[in-house]
Amino acid sequence: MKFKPAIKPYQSAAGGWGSLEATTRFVLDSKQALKNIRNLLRVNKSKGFDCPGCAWGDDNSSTFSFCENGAKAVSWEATRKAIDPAFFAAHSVSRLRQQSDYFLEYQGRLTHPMRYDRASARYVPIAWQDAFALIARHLHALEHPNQLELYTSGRASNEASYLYQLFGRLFGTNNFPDCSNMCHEASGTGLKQSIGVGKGTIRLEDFEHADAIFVFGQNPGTNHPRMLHSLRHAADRGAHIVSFNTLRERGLERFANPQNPLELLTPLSGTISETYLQPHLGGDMAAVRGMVKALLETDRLRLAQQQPGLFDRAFIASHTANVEAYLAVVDATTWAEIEQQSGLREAQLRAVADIYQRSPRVICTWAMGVTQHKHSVATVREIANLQLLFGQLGKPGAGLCPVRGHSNVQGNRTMGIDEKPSRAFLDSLGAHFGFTPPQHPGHNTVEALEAMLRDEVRVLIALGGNLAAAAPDSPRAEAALQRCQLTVHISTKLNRSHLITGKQDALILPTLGRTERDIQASGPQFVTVEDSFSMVHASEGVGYPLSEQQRSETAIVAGIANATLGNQPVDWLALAGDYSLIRDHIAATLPGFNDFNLRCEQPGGFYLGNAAAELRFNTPNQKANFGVAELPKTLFPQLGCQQAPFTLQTLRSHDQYNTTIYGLDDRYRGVYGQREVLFINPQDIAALGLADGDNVDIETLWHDGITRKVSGFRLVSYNIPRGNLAAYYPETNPLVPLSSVGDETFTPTSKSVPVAITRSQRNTDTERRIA
Ligand SMILES: Nc1nc2c(c(=O)[nH]1)N[C@H]1C(S)=C(S)[C@@H](COP(=O)(O)OP(=O)(O)OC[C@H]3O[C@@H](n4cnc5c(=O)[nH]c(N)nc54)[C@H](O)[C@@H]3O)O[C@H]1N2
Ligand SMILES: Nc1nc2c(c(=O)[nH]1)N[C@H]1C(S)=C(S)[C@@H](COP(=O)(O)OP(=O)(O)OC[C@H]3O[C@@H](n4cnc5c(=O)[nH]c(N)nc54)[C@H](O)[C@@H]3O)O[C@H]1N2
Ligand SMILES: [Mo]
Repeated sequence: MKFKPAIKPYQSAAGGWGSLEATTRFVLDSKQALKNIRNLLRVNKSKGFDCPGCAWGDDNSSTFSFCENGAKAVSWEATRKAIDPAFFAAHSVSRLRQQSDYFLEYQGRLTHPMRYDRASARYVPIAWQDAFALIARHLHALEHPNQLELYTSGRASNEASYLYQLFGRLFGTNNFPDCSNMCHEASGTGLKQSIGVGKGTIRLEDFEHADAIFVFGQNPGTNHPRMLHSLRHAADRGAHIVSFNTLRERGLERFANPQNPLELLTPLSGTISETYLQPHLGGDMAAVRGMVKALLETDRLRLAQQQPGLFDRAFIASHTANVEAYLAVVDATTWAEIEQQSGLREAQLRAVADIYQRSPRVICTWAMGVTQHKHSVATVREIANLQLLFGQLGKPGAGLCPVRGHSNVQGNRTMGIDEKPSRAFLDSLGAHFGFTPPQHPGHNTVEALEAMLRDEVRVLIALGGNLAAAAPDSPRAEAALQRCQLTVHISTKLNRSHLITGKQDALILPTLGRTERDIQASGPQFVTVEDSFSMVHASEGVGYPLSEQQRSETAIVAGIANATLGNQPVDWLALAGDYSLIRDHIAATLPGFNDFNLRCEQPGGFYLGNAAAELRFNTPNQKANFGVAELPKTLFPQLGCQQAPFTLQTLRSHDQYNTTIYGLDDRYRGVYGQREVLFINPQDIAALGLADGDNVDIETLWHDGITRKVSGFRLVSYNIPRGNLAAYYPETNPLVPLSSVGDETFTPTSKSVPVAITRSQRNTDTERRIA
């Protein structure tokens, strides 16, 4: 396939015609177009499957609820293209490793269990029972259960992930590294400290009642397109929308609703953000601090004039602790520090603070632009502080909303995919199943990779995902996987992690996707998932599987567990035969899931509830706690200098789902047919003596003596503050040091990498062959 690289700024609104055309083209491009479309129309209906795209919630009133990128996700999964044993016989693993991520997944769905054969350097077919027996043999040979790592990506269903964690804990480990460790970990950690629950406090309908919505560090036009509908409706009602984003993102500026025929026929489109601020990377904590500083000043002025203050003193007094200490650090933070770190001017922050205080009900949302920095926990808590000062919790139209990534990542955590499980959860599991679960915290993703590099891990099992490509420091991540004796990937599509084989053995186990029918001993099964708004609902596939060999995730996990642990105290195969039995166990061990099976019948699912939203705070002092952190002096204390020449963020294009690359365009940013681009301010290009379109090398500045460099990236002049850069993930993962992680979270700092850039010797201007 050939792609002609081009840069053409996008002039229209996000959504609208461009979006529909791209959807249609995508669906029609893949084989079996009709089937795909039928699938699409069933996405998110009460009977049908949950969109495997993002974790945004569903509005069950609209007749069809899918977005362009959801359509891509569904078509990508529902393709009739397959890779069978003949494909693996024809391609050695080393040849496949030279191919792009796009090529690997484009080959189609995995259809047979495969085992790596060292002699022929190829994957060869293996019978399911033999694959399970091989895993059991490796696991029985371990000296310690913690030599096993159980990775999870956030697409796994509640049922599969519950069985998976139960298997791990019965085996004796809490080593559950997951994609969430690289994603919203800081939201969970920060919110738990502040309000006692690591989830968002709002429900989808709250967007209909908010007077202002503050959006920090996220790009919903690409990553949560259905959120644009909520924002657009809110904007149309007159709610204020304020965006903080380092880049100018089309989807946050204007949006035409592709499901509204009127708008499709007219050039009209709605403005989304009334105010758009572009902070420096990592500058959001300073920005929020600036808002609070301005508001504190007004509050004091009012009190001095015998007027009611600005802050909600009744709320603060009855529900919170630490306000004085927090306001003291606000006083101690100077405007000079705030302006320097945020890159925003005092007047700009005063203006948005004014919008904030004029709005009776405010929602704050955020995603990776907030969570993938060193000081992300402090930033999440700073956002919570602002909301607490104004009592923006426990009322309709107000609250805190971390917008999750993978469609069931929140459900995975609820089910116990957590390397630091709560005591209460372990006790409940132990009492119900009659065993003593391991009490030691396990490894998160970065710790798991480090343990592999130290040869402390023998077996990696991955329930979905693409760990080698999604992890930071790619060469080190790959070396880590290669040090395992056995690697096992439960996957829908071929990816890079499969090609980084364990020292002795490697397995690829082909699984059914969310869109497919899942028939087990007791008949057709459905699974359940939880969205960003704590709504749990059923998902039932409609498509016919490509191969009889593919098994459901739940059946595969049960097969591994049964071969390893036998059928006591859990009859794994019986559970895999009837998922309602798994839901009974979930109901018996997890709060909020009583009558689980019954409640799955409810159209639209059921709400798990959120204590903080009811002003009950499960913190040690039973209060919401203000975070009391100083602004970081520098984002890179390790470097011994205040500023790097440039700070790079690694982000997603419009044509990708994490490491899954659907195509090489990033329409809203005007990039076509290429991915090795570097977004940069035009003045920075000039200062470097370079020109727009020149090729550069990007090198990380870090203190461990390791060279981290990628080359041949094309400069794209962009609306981004000076000193800040952006480039796509996973191409730039080699630049993110494994040891550069968030405080308390171990989340790789994918949004702040200190780098230098130089003119490249590599020329990528000529048309590039992809496959
Ligand atoms: N189609 C599609 N949907 C997806 C995904 C996908 O890859 N494709 N991935 C899913 C997953 S797992 C996740 S976690 C989410 C990710 O959703 P996002 O968080 O929207 O994903 P990113 O592409 O990483 O975008 C980060 C955004 O934050 C901005 N940003 C970066 N750093 C900063 C900062 O320091 N401050 C501010 N204010 N802004 C900053 C960037 O300019 C960019 O707009 O999407 C989910 N949905
Ligand atoms: N530099 C940089 N790195 C990042 C990020 C970043 O912004 N910058 N973002 C981080 C974030 S937010 C996340 S969440 C992680 C994502 O990390 P992962 O979740 O590990 O990666 P994905 O690319 O989502 O995984 C794709 C693979 O999942 C498999 N798959 C797809 N659907 C299914 C299914 O239904 N079942 C099973 N079993 N397998 C399936 C397919 O084989 C596919 O190849 O990456 C992180 N890495
Ligand atoms: Mo994510």
